[in-house]
Amino acid sequence: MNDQLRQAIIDGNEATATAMTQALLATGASAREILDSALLPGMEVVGVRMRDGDCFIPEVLLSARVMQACLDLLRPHMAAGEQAGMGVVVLGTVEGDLHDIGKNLVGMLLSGAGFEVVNLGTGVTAADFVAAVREHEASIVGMSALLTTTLPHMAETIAALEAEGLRASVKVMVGGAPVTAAYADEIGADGYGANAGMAVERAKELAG
Ligand code: B1M
Repeated sequence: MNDQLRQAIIDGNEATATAMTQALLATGASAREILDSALLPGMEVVGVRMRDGDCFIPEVLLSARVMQACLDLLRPHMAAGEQAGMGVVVLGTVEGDLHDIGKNLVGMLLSGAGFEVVNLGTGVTAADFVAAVREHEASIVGMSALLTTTLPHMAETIAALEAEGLRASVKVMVGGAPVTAAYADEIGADGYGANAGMAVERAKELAG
């Protein structure tokens, strides 16, 4: 069933993918197992094909939508956090960037770990991040970027938090495929997650 689900993600076949996800859940597979064994490997193949010019943007978009539909089915199974009251995380994809699958996954796992997640969506400007941190009294701001061209908006947001006098009260966590630990250090972020699981671990450390 895992192989069928993986292939359905690659093919952009929503009916099969959602049916397989539900069937796997019914067999007792955990949301994490389904993610790691089928959904993420499927998107990995799509990414390689996109890079190599072996598929077109509408096909990638279709796979992304199917992935999102499967994540929606997994969400209730991930939100059963053992600990509550971990603090507020303001989360968003930076300005100019509309990739949101990884960011949403990070948000789901953070919710599951007991954080209150304020998901600002995609194309979030530095000013929007600052306003949300202030409004929600966030203890962590999480930024995601998937494009090398949008990475600089992370540093801009950190500068804006500093300019608004909020930097001392909020930890900054960054992630996304082109982000590295070295880049996170370079821009003065407090934490970096190479994947959603690491993001949760780092957020727990930052929450103290
Ligand atoms: Co885009 N795209 N895309 N794309 N896309 C990439 C990123 C790319 C690497 C593909 C490629 O060429 N191989 C490439 C970027 C190259 C670069 O910048 N160096 C690229 C490009 C070029 C583009 C366009 C410019 C294409 C065009 O129009 N010519 C365009 C840009 C649009 C824009 O944003 N302005 C574009 C558009 C799109 C779609 C709309 C078609 C679609 C996005 C749909 C959506 O997100 N709703 C799309 C997709 C799906 C991809 C790929 C194939 C898959 C991304 C994904 O969802 N991965 C991607 C190739 C790839 O990454 N292999 C690609 C699965 C997801 C679970 O992983 O997002 O990495 P990821 O998240 C991980 C970790 O990074 C981490 O945890 C997550 C879970 O483990 N993480 C965090 C993420 N955020 C974090 C935050 C944290 C901590 C960890 O703390 C806060």
